[in-house]
Amino acid sequence: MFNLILFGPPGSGKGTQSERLIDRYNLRHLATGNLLREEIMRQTKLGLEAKSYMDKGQLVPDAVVIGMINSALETYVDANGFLFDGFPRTVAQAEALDKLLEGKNTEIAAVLALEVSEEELMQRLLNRGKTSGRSDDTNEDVIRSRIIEYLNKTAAVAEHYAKAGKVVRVKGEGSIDQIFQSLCVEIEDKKPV
Ligand code: B4P
Repeated sequence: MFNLILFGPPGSGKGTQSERLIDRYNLRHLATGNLLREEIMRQTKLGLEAKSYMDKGQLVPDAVVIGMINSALETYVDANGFLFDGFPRTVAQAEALDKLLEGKNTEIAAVLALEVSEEELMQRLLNRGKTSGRSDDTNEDVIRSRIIEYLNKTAAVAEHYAKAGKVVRVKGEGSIDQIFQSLCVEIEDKKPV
């Protein structure tokens, strides 16, 4: 199995680039943001709980997202590999993921970290908010809270994987095509021959 984490602050292009990467490398896309929004749409108990955090720009509790990833890994047993998008977002989530993958005799091959300035993040998310219908993209204060959550809780995930030499930093500004090409160059370098 070949497993990647696409990492970066909110609005850095994780969702955008994931769509292309899963096609190019035949990976199963696991995006916790999308999974949570599906739960909200279906108005499940989990979705209603998650919404109360997401609307404030806060991270959803670890146990909820780890449980979701665990069941996804159980569902897609035949996958070639996984592309984790927006997960892990805390060190506790990263440790849980490492254990789950170890139980399947596999691991993370690389963490691709997209780097984008705060001004650009704010601009992109407010732009998306005009058309996406996402309540967490329309309010500047909520977006700022998401960026603060990222700095306080998520940035440390890169340090966790840097210890194992798995983090590759990629410039996340420029055209979507250019960024995709940079990601592919890094992935080719990490892929087993
Ligand atoms: P997510 O759904 O993961 O959303 P995101 O980080 O805001 O967006 P992403 O980074 O994928 O967006 P993209 O850049 O592609 O999370 C939403 C919420 O769910 C979180 O705040 C949290 O509450 C909760 N959550 C999710 N996972 C969790 C976890 N593991 N633990 C706890 N809570 C969790 O797109 C942004 C915009 O930029 C788009 O409009 C796009 O078109 C544009 N764009 C992309 N690339 C561009 C480029 N190169 N140039 C110009 N614009 C670009």
